Amino acid sequence: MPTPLEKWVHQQAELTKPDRIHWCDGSEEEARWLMKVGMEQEKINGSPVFYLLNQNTWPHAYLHRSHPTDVARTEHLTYVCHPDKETAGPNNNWMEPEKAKKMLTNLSNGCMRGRIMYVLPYMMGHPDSPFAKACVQITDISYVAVSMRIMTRMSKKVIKKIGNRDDFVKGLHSVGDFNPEKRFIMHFPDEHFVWSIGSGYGGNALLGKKCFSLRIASWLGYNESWLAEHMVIMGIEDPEGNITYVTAAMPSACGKTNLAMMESALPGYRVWTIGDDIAWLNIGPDGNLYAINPEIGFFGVAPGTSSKTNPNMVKTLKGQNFYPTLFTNTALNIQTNEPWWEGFDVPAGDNMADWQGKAWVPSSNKPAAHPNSRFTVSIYNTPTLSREFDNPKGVPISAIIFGGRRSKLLPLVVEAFSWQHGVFIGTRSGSETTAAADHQVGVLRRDPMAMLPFCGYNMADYFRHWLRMGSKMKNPPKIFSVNWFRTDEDGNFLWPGFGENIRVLKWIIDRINNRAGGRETPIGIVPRPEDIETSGIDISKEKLEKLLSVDTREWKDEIQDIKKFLDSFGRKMPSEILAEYQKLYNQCV
Ligand code: OXD
Ligand code: MN
Repeated sequence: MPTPLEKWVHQQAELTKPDRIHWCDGSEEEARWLMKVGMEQEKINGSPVFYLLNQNTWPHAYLHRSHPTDVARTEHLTYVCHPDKETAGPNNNWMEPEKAKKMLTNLSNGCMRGRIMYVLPYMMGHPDSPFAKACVQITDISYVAVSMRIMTRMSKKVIKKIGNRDDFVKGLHSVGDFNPEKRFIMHFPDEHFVWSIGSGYGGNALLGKKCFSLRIASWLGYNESWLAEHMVIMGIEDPEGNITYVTAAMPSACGKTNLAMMESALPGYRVWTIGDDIAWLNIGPDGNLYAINPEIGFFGVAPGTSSKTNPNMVKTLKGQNFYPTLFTNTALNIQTNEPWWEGFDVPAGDNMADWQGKAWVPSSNKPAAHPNSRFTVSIYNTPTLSREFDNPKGVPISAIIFGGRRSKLLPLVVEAFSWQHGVFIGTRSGSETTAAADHQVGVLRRDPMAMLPFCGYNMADYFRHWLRMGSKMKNPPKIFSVNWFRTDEDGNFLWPGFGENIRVLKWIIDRINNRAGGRETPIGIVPRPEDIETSGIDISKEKLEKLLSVDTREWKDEIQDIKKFLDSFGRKMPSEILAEYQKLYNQCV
């Protein structure tokens, strides 16, 4: 008798018609074979999937060049197919599930002809964790198989674990013919199923990541009383050796990965990394909130990464273990056969290929690496890896931080008055756009809890769920907001950022332990200049005052904009959030 898993794989093969099926076991030998297939057999646009890089300077590193139309997540082609539109909410594209499946069945018919179908059994979370989920993804490209092996705990043991169950998490992925017209990333939350076609890009194709661990997991969390969040998890060690665990949610281009593995500028303080992208938060038997990172790798943005901005990531990328390291759409120094990107430690060489493999002309003003070029690397390489990383229970969370990039208005750090007030801060958080993407620079985009592209159901219900979670905890974490990006009148950053951000984290952990002062303002508790540790840093009192100032007159426009945003969720918006809004309005207007 075939198991439900075998039956499911067989059905997908009947539809997609691969030349053969390979069940992956996650072994090192298999990884070597996959790299060989990618270098010698499979092609994208007529070129190999992988190129071997300089193994002396970049051990186990390979370059991957994607299809030129396939370089980022495609939110407009991403759908969450709940039975009704209201459940998906105004924050998601929606299609009726049967209609979506019919369309995808047509697009998938024979899409793996001439290709290998890889069956990837993997766990999100440590296999011994009560919060872990057993998953299987099918794909038809070695790049995705290898990437999933770096990012997840892939092993044939998962097949045993699934046994005769059919409630495992399913993902069906094919690159199709990379045609953007035939590209869709469809989620079926009630079936724990993701169906993705036409793209090999990480967020669209590594289905354990954004698709399952955020969109579908957020829906599971809503129904099962936990949270799946777009958050960093880190431990902050103080000079006495105590470690306080915090999570932080930030939209892209706010330095989330740099924060997760920060090299502290304050003597005696250290940051320990648990995750840089996804946190699953559960209430433990003691009534406290615990976090696990369901992943075991980083899929990070290369441009801007250097020994100055993130020395621990450079060490991670140059580290050695049996996981390969992939560089996707970076430039290549042809002389040295090394990857390169804008902002890296060394200048570009004289003979460079751009991210598409074409000769790069520096005077062309085009970047050599794609602005969204990425690395995929094992978290076990990182020198700052927390010793709790593999703890199946997770780590107890004392603070939740919401960040964003705001040139004005928002102080360096604010503590919420209560859980409810903190949730309101999360709902109104957002970030100004940067030049890294091709939209207007400096435009504010609200992105509640940094989850707008990843919440797999109606965000108004999600806010209600956050409020409910707070009332279920014995000691809910304190909630804070941070903003490293406030500028002076000339547009210069007021705060040095990077390793100096530890001073803000110190205030946060001191507040948790009742060791630091602050003043009450209409938007929350803000440190006074003397509450921030400034030994060893050259910052004027004037700058610090500006960084920590709250000017209610400046908040008038902001308040109007917040209201417009909250109203976009209609009548489902929880009254508690509207009450917090009203309090803010009364104090500032
Ligand atoms: C990511 C993202 O790739 O948030 O992590 O877009
Ligand atoms: Mn992310």
